[in-house]
Amino acid sequence: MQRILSSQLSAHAGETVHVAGWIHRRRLLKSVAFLILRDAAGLTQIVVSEESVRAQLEALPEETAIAVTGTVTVQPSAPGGVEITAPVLEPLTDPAEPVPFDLYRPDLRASLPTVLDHAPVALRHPKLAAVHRIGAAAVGGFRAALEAMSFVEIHTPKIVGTATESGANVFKLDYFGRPAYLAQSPQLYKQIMVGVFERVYEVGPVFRAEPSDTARHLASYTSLDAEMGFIEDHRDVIAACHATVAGMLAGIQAKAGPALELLDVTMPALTEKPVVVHFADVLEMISKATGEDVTAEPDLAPAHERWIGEWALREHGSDFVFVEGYPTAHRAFYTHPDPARPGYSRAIDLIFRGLELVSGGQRLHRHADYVRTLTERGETDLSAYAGYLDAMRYGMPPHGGFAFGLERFLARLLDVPNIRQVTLFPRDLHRLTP
Ligand code: AMO
Repeated sequence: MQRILSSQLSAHAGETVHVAGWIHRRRLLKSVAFLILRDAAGLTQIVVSEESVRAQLEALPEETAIAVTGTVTVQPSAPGGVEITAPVLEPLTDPAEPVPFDLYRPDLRASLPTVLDHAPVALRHPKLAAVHRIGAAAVGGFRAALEAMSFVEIHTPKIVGTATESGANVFKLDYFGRPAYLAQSPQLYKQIMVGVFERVYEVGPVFRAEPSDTARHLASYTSLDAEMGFIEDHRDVIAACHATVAGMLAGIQAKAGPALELLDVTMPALTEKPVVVHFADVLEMISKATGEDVTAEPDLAPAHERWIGEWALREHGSDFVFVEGYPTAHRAFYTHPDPARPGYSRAIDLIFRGLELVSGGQRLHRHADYVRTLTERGETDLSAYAGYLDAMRYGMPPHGGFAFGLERFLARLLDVPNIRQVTLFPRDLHRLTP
């Protein structure tokens, strides 16, 4: 008999069906026993009245994988309005070992380190699984939004010869006797590919040897990247990024409704037009509001990001705010300066509920500008950039792009304080397993 999922049961009332999943919970009452079965689609209540089946169930701990054949019976108090009666149980493997926490409780009662240590089983908790369903839907929305704007998906190397974001937090490795690095970002490759497809995007892991232990940094995270050619300036990048955020939120709503409900998520407010504020104006506003002169700051500190996040919500009803014009000296070498404001650039960040979610902007596109900038920044040997500089040599149009950190997006969306709570198998200073 073909297996059906819990979500399909109500269409089979009165029929004999075959289901399979994990024993989520057993409730062994005096006169009757209940087996709550969990599958990918949800929970099914199975009523065990027969003595021999009950004895069998008593020997099968929670989390054992099991198949059940029985009759679908209408039961308004059961999940989905139906239950399975007169079941025949067929364990699909050995009885599960005792689980370190009760997965059937509405919330996992365990500390974050314990949850992470036991991630292979903790992730089965419906609320933890829901986080990653939302993540999958967000990535689906990211892809759909960019495909609709004619971006082409690419897959670039993760073992690379040059650091792209900064030399400090790059993982070095031995590559057949030569030094190499784990990619910090697909930055250089996505720019090169603008010369091929005009518009490209990538979803993939990137690596940062973050030396400090913070609630918002991982040593490996999922970067959602896009890059586009023939732009006027960074405002075109902002428009594409804003449309992509809208696509991600729409993707989540379309594909992850039950997960949003389970986690009681308040969907963020996204205004029709992006809210954009200049870096210098952010510091001016903060100085005015707090009485502390921060106008000479070279970057936004986390407290400044929180401030501007609150401002955007208060003044514009938006959970998102783009900051443009970061000082050129504090951004990566590929950053395009703002010709109208010396010292400032066409770099952007998108702040989501007070946390930097996206970086991006317009890039340099002239070969000579790259040679000059890299040299000014102390690069003595440009041979490591040869392929990249070639792309600039052969007619690269004005271009720009952006990158989201998926885990940061989920952390703010779900309002959790630590990024590790929304990361499948976090990698950080202290954690390499599981
Ligand atoms: P940046 O280094 O700012 O820019 O990274 C882009 C976004 O990635 C996320 N992020 C992180 N998430 C978790 N752990 C980390 N250690 C971490 N570091 C960054 C943030 C951040 O906004 N090449 C540029 C992007 C571009 O210009 O297109 C870049 O990588 O959400």
